[in-house]
Amino acid sequence: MSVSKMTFRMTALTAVLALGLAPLVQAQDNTGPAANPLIVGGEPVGDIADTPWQVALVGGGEARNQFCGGSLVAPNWVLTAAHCVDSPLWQNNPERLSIVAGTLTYDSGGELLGVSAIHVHPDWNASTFDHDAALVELATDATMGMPIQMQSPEEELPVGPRVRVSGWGATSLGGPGSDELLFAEVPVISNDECNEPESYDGAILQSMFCAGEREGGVDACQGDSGGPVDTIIGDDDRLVGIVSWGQGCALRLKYGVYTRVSEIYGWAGETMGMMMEEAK
Ligand code: 4AZ
Repeated sequence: MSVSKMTFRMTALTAVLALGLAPLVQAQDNTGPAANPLIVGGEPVGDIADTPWQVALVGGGEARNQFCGGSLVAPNWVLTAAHCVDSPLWQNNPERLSIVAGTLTYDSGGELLGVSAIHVHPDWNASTFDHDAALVELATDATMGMPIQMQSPEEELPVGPRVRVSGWGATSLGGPGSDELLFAEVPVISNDECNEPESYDGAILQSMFCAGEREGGVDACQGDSGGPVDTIIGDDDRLVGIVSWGQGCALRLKYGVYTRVSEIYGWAGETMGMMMEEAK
């Protein structure tokens, strides 16, 4: 009994080490960054055209201090996590927040866009992280990058296939962010499985979904929050998730937790439509 359990544990540890380090180091060629290439278990996005909706949320104006990710969902709208922007600092002073679009390196290139308003989901709950979504309205249209369509409630997010998550977040828990945009591909987990006692024990609500490897090793981490989870539905790219939370990063059975975009789709459409009406 204990022998098989021990073998299992060792296998898990080996898997984490192998997934986290070996393949990625080997995958690097001389043109890549010399730095550790991990998101946690990810690899560099080769071209911003591969994920053109990815933006960085930055403070400090020209200094571009990145603290969260986001996705262009229209030329002048960015979808992000509520927990990224739900503070008096930002909401009362949207002009202190800026968006960087159209670059793999948030601190150079692309374009820096001003923010005119922040709309937090009305059902956002900072205790449970229910409905962790916010829309950032840009002062001017993005001219770089490209919006992605949000997953509608009519479109299903299948359990099992991999989705792509990207960001400039930490490459290990408590570690520094990445200068280069990284991505990882992780399988979608059912809410039932993610609510098992050894995972999140009931904390996964209808507005969330989980993705990750059972044994860990690949995950989003601090600073990736607000950023995109996308996949192909039918023939097209769809934004299916927003990086939201998780216990640690890349830990066994502690999957990454994402806002389920189909659950906030109606609110997003209403909010953007309403503002467009007002602008007329
Ligand atoms: C964070 O703090 C965070 N492992 C984002 C994602 C995950 C954990 C923490 C998922 O922004």
